[in-house]
Amino acid sequence: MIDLRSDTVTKPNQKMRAAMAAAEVGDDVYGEDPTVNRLEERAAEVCGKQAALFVPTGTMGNTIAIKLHTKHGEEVICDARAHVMDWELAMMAWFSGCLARPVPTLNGILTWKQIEPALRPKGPHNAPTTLISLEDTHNMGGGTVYPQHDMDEICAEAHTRGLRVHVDGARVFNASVASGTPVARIVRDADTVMFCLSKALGAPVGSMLAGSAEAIADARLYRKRLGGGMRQAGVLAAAGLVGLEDSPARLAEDHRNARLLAEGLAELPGIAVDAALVQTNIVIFDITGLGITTAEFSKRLKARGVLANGINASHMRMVTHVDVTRADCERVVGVLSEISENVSRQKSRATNEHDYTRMQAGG
Ligand code: TLP
Repeated sequence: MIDLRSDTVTKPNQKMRAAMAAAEVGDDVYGEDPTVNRLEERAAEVCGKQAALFVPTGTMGNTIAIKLHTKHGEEVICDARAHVMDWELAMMAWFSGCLARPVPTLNGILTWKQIEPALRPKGPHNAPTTLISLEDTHNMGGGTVYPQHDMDEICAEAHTRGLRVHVDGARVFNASVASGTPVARIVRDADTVMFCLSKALGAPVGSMLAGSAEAIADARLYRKRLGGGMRQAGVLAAAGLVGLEDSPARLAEDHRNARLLAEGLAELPGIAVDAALVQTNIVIFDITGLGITTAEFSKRLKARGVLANGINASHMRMVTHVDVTRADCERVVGVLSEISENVSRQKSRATNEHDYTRMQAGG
């Protein structure tokens, strides 16, 4: 099976497994796990922040970040397809008592011009805005990368107004490689950033939340409250450290493979995708023209050894990662073309039969 459902599906490599087996551990709730401590120091350094916290998932990292920056009854501005809004079980409402104020965008990238009209001042009728949450790269926007000037402007304008900015950087290393900008520079002005070890970086488990020493000290308490105090977590952190050090250097390959898929898809009848918009490791394409659902499309792919999911009834997503080679992607292009040709042939046969029946009936 060639698994393009997500970059979350990667399996730890031999170096990670060896590091896990050899990891020095201690009780992390007492702050005594040397491997977790090393990972947290390294993550803080890479993000250019004072401190970082190892959390089990990206969802927990985002949940804690939103809690850190808000009080109950406030609003959080995010793009309308943000992961924090659509894919995290309304955690914003559940844990922080906040309302998401979604702003529609073309590819998931917000600008200050779009954010400003959505701000809500404190008043007799408004829940005030206190936080802006940005996603870089933007998953459902198709792996899009924040232009640096937009992120800088959003942070500057937000801070002038006493608002905070969180970056859901689950795939911020992809953004860094695609833009040639160090992660620390990308998130320089953001208050917190979450990134995932378990996605493009290839580790089996874990995400990091980075920010000021004060914010991360509070985050540690929220993590415990959420049940995320993980004790001898050094066995997991060890794999994360390998991913953090080794994986960014190979991400360009995933981006080239995604581009190859997108260029192949762009040639196929019934499929709409703009290959030029594919900047990182995510390809989202519209199959409306084929006249079959994404569930049916996934089924046909699976029957030919390829796994990929729909993100809704009309759009499919494919994500490249370390466990998918260029040759795999070339094979996927062949499979895609076979499916689209079969569907087109079935459609034209159905149309011909319909015309013939109508002709016979004198229609
Ligand atoms: N994304 C997953 C699914 O939940 C959609 C995926 O397969 O892409 N932020 C962003 C931008 C994400 O894409 C994800 C996971 C998360 C946060 C949450 O991370 P986890 O799965 O570790 O909770």
